Parts: sequence; C-alpha cells; structure tokens
Amino acid sequence: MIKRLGILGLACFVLLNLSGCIGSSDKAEKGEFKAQLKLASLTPASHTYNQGAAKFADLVKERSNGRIQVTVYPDGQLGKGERELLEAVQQGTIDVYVGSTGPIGGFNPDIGILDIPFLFNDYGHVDKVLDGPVGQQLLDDLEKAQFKALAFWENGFRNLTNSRRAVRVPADAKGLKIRTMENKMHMAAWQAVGANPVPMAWGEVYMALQQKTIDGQENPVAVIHSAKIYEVQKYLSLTQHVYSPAVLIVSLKKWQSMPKQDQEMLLKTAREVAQVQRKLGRDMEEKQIAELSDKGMKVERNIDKAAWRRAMQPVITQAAGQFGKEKIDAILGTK
Ligand code: EAX
Repeated sequence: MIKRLGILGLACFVLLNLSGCIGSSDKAEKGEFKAQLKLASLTPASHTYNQGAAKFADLVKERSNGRIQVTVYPDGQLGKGERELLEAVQQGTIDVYVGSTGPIGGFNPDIGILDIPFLFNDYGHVDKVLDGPVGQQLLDDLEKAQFKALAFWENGFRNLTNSRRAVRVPADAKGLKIRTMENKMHMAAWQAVGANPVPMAWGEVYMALQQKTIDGQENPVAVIHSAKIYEVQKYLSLTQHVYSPAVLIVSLKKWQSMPKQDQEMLLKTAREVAQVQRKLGRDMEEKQIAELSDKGMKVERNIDKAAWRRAMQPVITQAAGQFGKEKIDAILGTK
C-alpha cells in the first residue's frame, strides 16, 4: 500500500513539474531556480565598479548555493557607452549594468535631479540622500524604464582634465572642447561656463583626447586613474563640480522571472556591496591624486568652488523649474 502511495506521489510531482505548475517561487523553495547573469560596465577591471561587481558575484553565488552565477564584463567589452549598455539591458542582451546615472535621464527624466551641479556638499550628504527616501524613490521610478535598480553605488565627484592649460577659475575653461556624458544638464553646465561641450560615449574618449579632437573631459579621480587618462591629459582641476552616482541595475524582465527569496537576497547583497564599493573609491582618492601627479599631471587644488557654482547657476536655476524647488530643497535640506 505504502509503495503504491509513494509511486502515486512521485507521479503527481513529475506531472506537476512537467505542466510547469511548480512556479518560480516553488522552485526557489526547492532551490531549483538557476540563472547565468551577464554584468557589464565600461571601466577597467581595477576600477571600483568592477571590484564591487566581483564581490557582488561572489556573494550571490555563495548565497544561492551556486544557482545564480554573475559573470562580470568590464572595460566596455559589451558596449562602448553607458547609454548603449542600458539599451542592451532593456533589450535583454545584458542582464545587469553597473555604471553612472549620467545617461539614465534619457530613459527616465526623474533621476536627472542628481545631475545638478554642486547639489551635494560632501560624501556624508550623498549617503544620507541616496540611502534615504529620496534615493529609494528615484530607484523605484526606474521601473518605468524597465530597469530594476537595486542600489546606488558610486562614481564620485567629477573633476575637469584638459591638455591645453591650467584651469582654476571658470574663465580659464572658456573655449575648451570638453567631452561630457550624453546628459543635457552636464552639457548646459559647461556651456554656461563658456566651454564647448562634446557629448560622447566613454569608449571613444581616450582616443579623442589622444588625437586632440577634444581638449578635455571630466570624471571622478577613480575613473581618470583607472582609465590612464593621465597619458593623454596634462592638467587636472579638482573642481568637484557635480556628484556622479552609479547604480546597479537588473533588467526588470529578468528580475520578475526570479523567485521572491532570490530577489530579496540580490537586493540585500547589492545594498551591502554599495557601502563597500563607495568606501573603496573614497579611501583611494588622495593616493590616486598623488599617483596622477607622479605620472606628470599638474594638479590644481586651489579651486574657487563658489565661482564655479556662480558660473553654473543658470543650470541650477533651470533645474528648479524642471524638477520643482521642493524636491531640490528636500535634497539640499537633508542633514
Ligand atoms: O561611469 O561616461 C562617463 O564619463 C562615466 O563617468 C564613466 O563611464 C564611468
């Protein structure tokens, strides 16, 4: 009798499984859900995005008992620009993106509020905003663009480099051809300063600087250092004119195929690694600036930030109209 019940039970299980009646959540409970995720970034393997991504991949593999494997493709292996990578995530050819929020405004305008020059006072202010309700709302809003944004990681405060001259005050940048991200607010900020913004995919920038088709670019120290920008740029001005968040994004379609318990594990892991990844860049910043100087860059530290903020004020004023003064004040007022 028991033997007959056993066979009957097994038959039912096989039938249910074959009919797909055991959904993804049941599969997770039974630890059957499996996924191979392709994670793409533009920066070199040594950059903090990919150090964070490697940690994320290890933890996800461990916490899923090997069911979910994340393979990291750094250095633009899967695409030359971040907009291109994001489009690939929407199309499902890339599963996970880690990169700046710069081009994301083109997919969902809300996050563009973070591109306002001189919005953040310091890293402490950044963490309070991005890890608080304002940041969470911006991450949630990205579902409208088919992105499941798990956590804010960090690109950093952006600084100007150029090959022509020392730049201390905004007038020194007048007429320089400065590569910007494909981001209207960044372009407007450099226009306001009197420079000529040239939007360009990151993968094309090093050669454009080498061939002098552009004079300069702006990026955080960790990007300037890891991409060896010192080989093609002489001057570094520590303007810190805008804070550049990064974000870890999973394709929403892929996310929705996952069992709830795996989603929760990925979310928890992304948030944990966010703190580690941000600290990596912050702890290395001064050492990397010293190394850039050793590599021959002329580092300008004596930057009058109030003058730069005044020069970029038209963009800051315009942003209040675009995003609403109360939303901006909520960020400025976060202590
Ligand atoms: O995300 O395109 C850029 O300038 C970005 O800051 C860079 O790719 C790192």
